[in-house]
Amino acid sequence: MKTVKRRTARMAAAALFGTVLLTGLLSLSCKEYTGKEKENFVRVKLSEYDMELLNEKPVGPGLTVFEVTNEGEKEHNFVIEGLDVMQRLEENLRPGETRTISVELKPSGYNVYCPVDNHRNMGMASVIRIVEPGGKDDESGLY
Ligand SMILES: [Cu+2]
Repeated sequence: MKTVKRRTARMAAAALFGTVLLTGLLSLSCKEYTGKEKENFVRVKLSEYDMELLNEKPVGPGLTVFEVTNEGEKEHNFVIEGLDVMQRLEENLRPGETRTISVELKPSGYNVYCPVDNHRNMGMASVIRIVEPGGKDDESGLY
């Protein structure tokens, strides 16, 4: 009886160790963007009917990662459009979902909006302006 208990405890410990190991591996492979990488990083929050863009640093030219979260109760999507760029999330985001989209941006203005139904006209739209660092209009960023 004693030995059985001990073996069960050992198996439980092994299972726990396995879980910890697996979690560690998963978190290594699913490296999240923290905004500290070289790329621009912009957090986008979608809701009915609003689009909020949050960036810690000015957005300069180059690769920009948009992390888009649907905080609303309906499906939404994210489009960025300007110059020769026209990109969107492959699928609509369901409530609570987050996905990232990476776009190469040049100094220019880009429209961002939700293409679902008429959400764009209902307020889910914004403009992002990319400027050269040190340029004459260096209050780069979003408005
Ligand atoms: Cu929408």
